[in-house]
Amino acid sequence: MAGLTRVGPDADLDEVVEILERDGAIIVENLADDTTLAALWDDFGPALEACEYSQDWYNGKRTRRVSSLFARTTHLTPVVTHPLYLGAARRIMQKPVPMWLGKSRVEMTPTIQISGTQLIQLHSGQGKQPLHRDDALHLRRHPGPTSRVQLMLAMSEFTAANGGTMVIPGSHHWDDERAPEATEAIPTEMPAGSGLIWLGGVYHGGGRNDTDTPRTGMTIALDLGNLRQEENQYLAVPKETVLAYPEEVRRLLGYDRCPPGLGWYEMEDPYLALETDERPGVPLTPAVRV
Ligand SMILES: O=C(O)CCC(=O)C(=O)O
Repeated sequence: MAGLTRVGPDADLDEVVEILERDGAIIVENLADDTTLAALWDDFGPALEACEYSQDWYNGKRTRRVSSLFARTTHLTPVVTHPLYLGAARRIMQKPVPMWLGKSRVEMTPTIQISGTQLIQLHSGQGKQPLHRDDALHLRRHPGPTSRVQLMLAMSEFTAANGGTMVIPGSHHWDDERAPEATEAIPTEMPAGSGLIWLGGVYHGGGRNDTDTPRTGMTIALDLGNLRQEENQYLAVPKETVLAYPEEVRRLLGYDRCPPGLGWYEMEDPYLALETDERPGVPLTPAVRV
């Protein structure tokens, strides 16, 4: 395979989903505009500057990592709700599940949620990260239904020389016994503002940075809402910052109830707790039950 398939930011969602189901990965050009990218650099730059290198071989001893990203900026809405990222994640993961309640056959559609967030800055001399599947975090079996759709937004240019994410296209179809080989992985090459989207079952890893300039990426993982979040967003993001985001993002941050009934608060939709914070004194109102 010559390289990952690339599409523009206005590509057809059906086409993007088809490519993701086939290859497990795709590059969306111009996923974030210059204004968004500049705002993210303003908010994240100081944290990256102040950050020490990671301490272990897996996270990279020449790599700086910053987490709690939704606490550090209020400019992530256009990125996480991009129609091709969120749209593909919803189409791929939110599949109705049939079940019986007594004699009634019903279908429940899971929610999805923001799971992990990180800035990953590879510095000169950082070697290749071991190839891995991110859905291994949830001990998922392969091949199987996708439980994660992840984004790596290029905050600076990604090249083969500076550590552009290494991806093995199609590896989400492999079974659990097949080991990934470095020779099968291809580098993600994309300018700042473009995004790599990949499925949780795809083998990938940070590349080697042989250049003098750092490579900076920002990753957001969307997982099925019935799995534990990789990064605990309730601890990572203060409620005031959650309230600075629109309802769709607040729900993605976990203030949502996954049917048939995970994550409730006072036996209601946890989103109501945020509304109560916004309008103190307003009592919890009954949520529509599934
Ligand atoms: O930095 C990259 O390109 C990928 C990083 C990654 O896959 C990880 O840290 O799990």
